[in-house]
Amino acid sequence: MSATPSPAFLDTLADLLGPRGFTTAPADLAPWLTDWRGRITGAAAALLSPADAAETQAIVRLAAEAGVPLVPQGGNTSMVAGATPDASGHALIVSTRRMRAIRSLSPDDNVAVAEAGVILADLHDAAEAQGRRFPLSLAAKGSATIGGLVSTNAGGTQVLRFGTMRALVLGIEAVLPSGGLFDGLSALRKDNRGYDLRQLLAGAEGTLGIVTAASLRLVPAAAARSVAWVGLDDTEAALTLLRRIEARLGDTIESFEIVPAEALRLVLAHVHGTRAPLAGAHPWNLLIEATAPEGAADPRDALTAVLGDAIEAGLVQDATVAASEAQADALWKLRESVSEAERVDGVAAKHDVALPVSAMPRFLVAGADTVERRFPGVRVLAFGHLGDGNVHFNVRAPLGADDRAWLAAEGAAISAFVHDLVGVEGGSLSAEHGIGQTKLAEFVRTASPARLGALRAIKAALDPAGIMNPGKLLP
Ligand code: FAD
Ligand code: 2HG
Ligand code: ZN
Repeated sequence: MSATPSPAFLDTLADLLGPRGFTTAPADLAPWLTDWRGRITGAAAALLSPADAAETQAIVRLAAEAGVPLVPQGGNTSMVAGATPDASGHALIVSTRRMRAIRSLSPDDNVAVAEAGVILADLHDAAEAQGRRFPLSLAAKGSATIGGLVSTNAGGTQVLRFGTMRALVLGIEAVLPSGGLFDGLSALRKDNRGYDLRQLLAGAEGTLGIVTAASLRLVPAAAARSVAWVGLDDTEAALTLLRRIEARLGDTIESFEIVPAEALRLVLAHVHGTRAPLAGAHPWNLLIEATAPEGAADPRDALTAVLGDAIEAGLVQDATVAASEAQADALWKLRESVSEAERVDGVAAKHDVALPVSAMPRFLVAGADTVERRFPGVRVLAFGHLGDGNVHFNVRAPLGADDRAWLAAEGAAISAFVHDLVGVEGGSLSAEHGIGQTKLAEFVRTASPARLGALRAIKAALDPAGIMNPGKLLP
């Protein structure tokens, strides 16, 4: 049972953190109480913004003693309401907004040490200024933070080549629920001192501690990149195309994203400054990016040649390869705006599913058909990271329905149905967004007792008082 923070307890924190680090003013708290998709609004007793790891330790020690729950928060872009407090008003939000230093960036080691509150786009810029690249990107890069990305083991649009956040985290500094500091920042490439706490904290969704900094792997800046937009009729052809591109371009291919016609239509209708990329509309679209380091051949010619062959063979119907950086950015804007356009358009039962890559093309069509037959009128909008076998299989309300009432009445049954379809194929109900609050019931329903038991045992061992982000990931 969590405790309501007493006035004396809040006074102690106010003294400790000062006016920049402590507020209870409703107007200061309001923006941080609702999740990005606007589904869940919680309440909090205060918003704490520690300046560094030492202040974070002090907060955690006091909270552990008093049994007050803490909700770590970065950019609040979670797709599963992971950083949104519950409605009790007992919790304190611990924002990393004041921990924004890039402590070091070493081109020789290919390592950056960034504090938890560093915004992803700022890390991209800092790496680029040193001829390096942090190879993880997603549409929320202007708000999402390193602490949030680590804690969700975020994916994004370059997983095909570089893996998820876990593959890029070399070290972590974190305050554990005891208040102790896990000082695991040293970016050793090899370290076998028992259980890997760094990897345990990555993807823990703030339930095992507060990440205060991370050492992150950098790669050489890309000297050339080539971005293509492809229109096609058939999802199976997309997979054939991916394998052909890999055969021709090797692992220089970084992104292989799928966007259905309806998602492109929503983007063009709702997002300012977007234009149709091809002359006609196609049932499916692909965004493909390949890059090359200094001295290697520009991937543009090879990509253009594979796409030309694919059109001639009837595998895909149309394609354009960006002729400039501005055109490449415009194509990326179409892909990255899908969530925003979908949000403007209305509510959706959102799913973030993974299957073996080879199974996803069929699932995109057959799964959508099965769901639309079982729930007449609903509209599946599935898009995302086809090259990773991960799509966002979102289900929108029937046209003309009262969106929110429909979601409240039907959302749970639809999600259970979708997750069961995915489960039958050996897939996952959370590919990259995590469990948070919105996937919790479904995770508990579908996870094996062995998996849940192990997760619970880890949680109980590290956070016996249950103060770290309660109600997320585990019941
Ligand atoms: P928050 O939303 O603030 O928090 C996320 C979780 O991490 C919460 O459980 C929170 O408690 C915890 N947390 C935050 N900071 C810390 C910390 N310092 N220590 C411990 N726990 C912490 N995700 C993808 O994986 N791939 C995508 O392609 C993708 N695209 C997106 C596109 C849009 C438009 C949006 C809005 C979101 C997208 N997301 C995507 C989801 C989201 O951006 C990621 O989950 C991101 O990692 C969250 O970062 P954040 O700083 O906003 O974290
Ligand atoms: C993306 O890939 C994000 O664009 C968001 O993961 C997915 O809105 C979504 O469902
Ligand atoms: Zn995604």
